[in-house]
Amino acid sequence: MFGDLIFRQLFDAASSTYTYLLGDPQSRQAVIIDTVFEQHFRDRALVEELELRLVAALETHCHADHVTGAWLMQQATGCRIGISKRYGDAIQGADLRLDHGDRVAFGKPYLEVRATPGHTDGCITYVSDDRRMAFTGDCLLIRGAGRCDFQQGNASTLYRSITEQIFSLPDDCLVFPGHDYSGRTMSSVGEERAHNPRIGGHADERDFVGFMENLNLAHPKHIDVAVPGNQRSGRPDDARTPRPADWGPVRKSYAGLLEIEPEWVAEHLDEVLVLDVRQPEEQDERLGRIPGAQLIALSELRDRVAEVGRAKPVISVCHAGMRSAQATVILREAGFSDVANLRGGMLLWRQLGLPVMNGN
Ligand SMILES: N[C@@H](CCC(=O)N[C@@H](CS)C(=O)NCC(=O)O)C(=O)O
Ligand SMILES: [Fe+2]
Repeated sequence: MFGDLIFRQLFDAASSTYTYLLGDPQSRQAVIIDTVFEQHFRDRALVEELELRLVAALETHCHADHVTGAWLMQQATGCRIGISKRYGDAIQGADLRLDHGDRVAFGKPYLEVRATPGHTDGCITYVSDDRRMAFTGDCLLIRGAGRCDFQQGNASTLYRSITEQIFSLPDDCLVFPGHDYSGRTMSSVGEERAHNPRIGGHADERDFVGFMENLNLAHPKHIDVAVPGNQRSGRPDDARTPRPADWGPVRKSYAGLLEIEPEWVAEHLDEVLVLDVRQPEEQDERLGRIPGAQLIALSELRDRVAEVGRAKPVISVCHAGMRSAQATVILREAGFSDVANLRGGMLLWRQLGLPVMNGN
């Protein structure tokens, strides 16, 4: 269905926004469309875990309902930030100003840029090179279309964008929108042309404009923060990048777990509390234990959590790093904020030649 591409659709529940990751399995180059600031660690972990190299964080438009994660992605990966050139000086920080007909390549595959204004004057749709996928942003939604009542929106313009630029794509071209408020994930050009209640069937421009002018929607809740934030490409006022933890180089995995590298822990053993959650019999096996580690088996951790010191960040460890990941969940539920799982467990610790007691 997705040709030879690596493809992931991600969802931000707070703003009902879809983010799309597209990667080339050969070159490992990738682009990400419409990131959300608050989902940065999730998106970044997925890019890393799929071993992709991000070339661009692309916007379909300047959003009114959430702040983009593009600047954070650029800080983390060095990728470019792409948005329509039609916004001109209103947008700072973007270094890929896209025009109708441009191509954004990631390895051999590319996305074709189509200008589809109407929801805002700088809305663009990204079409895959085989024309099997269109990322329509808020131009065409599933059984809907983006509102036209702010940010230079214009319903007549949107009518032309949808009919000329989207409905001219093949019927089986899949439509991936910028949002869906009812849990629908994708549609197709043929399906929307037939069934879209705003512009499908025999609707003409008057029908569409009449519909759109009477939507009577409340303004997005966060418009006053979102638009200025997006005009800075998502760069916060103080240009500070949030981190998963301020006490050490903690990484948040796509699974949502906090983990830390063994080398850092070995160098900072006196600043942390190492909590070994293996069964007692395992702790005496040949892998040995980390000097100074407190021993509480995972099966007992909930009952004995009061024994765990709260003065220092807690690093949990087990044989391979799976059970200790669950220990971080239990600790966080018990109110420990500074916790991380030791990546790779005792197996990796030993493999790296880091210090142990009682090992052989
Ligand atoms: N309730 C949402 C606003 C939703 C909204 O206005 N979405 C825009 C896209 S940014 C839209 O075009 N919606 C069309 C519709 O809901 O029919 C919020 O407060 O953020
Ligand atoms: Fe929008």
